[in-house]
Amino acid sequence: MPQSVFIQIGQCGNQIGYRFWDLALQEYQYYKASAEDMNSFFKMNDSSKKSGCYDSHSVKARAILIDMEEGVVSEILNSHLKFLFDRQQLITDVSGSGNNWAIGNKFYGLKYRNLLIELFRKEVEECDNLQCFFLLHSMGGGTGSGLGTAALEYLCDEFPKTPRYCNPKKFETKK
Ligand SMILES: Nc1nc2c(ncn2[C@@H]2O[C@H](COP(=O)(O)OP(=O)(O)O)[C@@H](O)[C@H]2O)c(=O)[nH]1
Ligand SMILES: [Mg+2]
Repeated sequence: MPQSVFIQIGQCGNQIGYRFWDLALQEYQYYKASAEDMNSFFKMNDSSKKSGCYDSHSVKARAILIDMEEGVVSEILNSHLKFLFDRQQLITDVSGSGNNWAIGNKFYGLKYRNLLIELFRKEVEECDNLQCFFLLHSMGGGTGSGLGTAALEYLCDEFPKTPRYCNPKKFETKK
């Protein structure tokens, strides 16, 4: 099954992301989904993949959490979903973007460019058939809008043709 990578940026992006993961997990539990079904949105460890059984400690969201303030991400990391997020796949800062697009885009965009690209690549390497990225952010504010558009630019540069990049043979056109 193809996989999706979620990039949640700023207060709004992380809050929407949090609700999404909560609902996705509830739904999978309700339908008693197999490890294979969960593979689209979640990373499973090898033993869960083999056995088809999983517990909360063997499941991680295919998500990167980014905010230039610590509040919302800390809340998520203290919530009942804290087990779901890989601590290596977070970027937080302390002073925020002050509702200023330029600070998010130009200042933090430049400061975190290399780290963002590294985390995108790391998450993509965990997919065997990447389908798409979900970029969750608000259009207002400073971090989601400013750093969100910078992240979109980096994604376009790094993964110009996403499906072809990940699995070239599968998407070759017939001659
Ligand atoms: N729908 C929705 N809007 C939100 C949420 N959190 C913040 N917003 C709105 O998003 C806009 C930008 O705010 P915010 O996301 O805090 O900015 P940022 O943290 O700098 O990216 C404001 O208009 C907020 O009212 C949320 O959880 N849901
Ligand atoms: Mg805010």
